[in-house]
Amino acid sequence: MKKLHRFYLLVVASGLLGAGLALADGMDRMEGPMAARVSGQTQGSLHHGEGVVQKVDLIGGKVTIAHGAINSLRWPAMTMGFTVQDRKLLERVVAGERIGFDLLHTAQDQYVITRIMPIQ
Ligand SMILES: [Cu+2]
Repeated sequence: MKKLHRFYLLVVASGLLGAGLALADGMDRMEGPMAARVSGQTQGSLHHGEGVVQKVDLIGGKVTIAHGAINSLRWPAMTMGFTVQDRKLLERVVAGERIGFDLLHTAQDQYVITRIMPIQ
């Protein structure tokens, strides 16, 4: 029983490693279909980015982020301003903070941040 359990853990661990490698190796291939699938539900496509906050405009509901490449959008790393879906998303965000964010590319060709999470 103990032996079987250990074997199972090994299978799970190697499976996770394989998935991780596939993800790192095939970002473009994987994010295309994923974005298309999401688009059917949200009238747009959902993307994910990471970066460092440069400026927060709480009243205007805008945030400037120096973000890394976003492969699913074929965007290189850059610094740009984004509108947030809800100003409350910015209440705990400060300049200099490292964040992950979900970005909705709307059917009207707008880019709107729908979620912000701190990264340690
Ligand atoms: Cu950008």
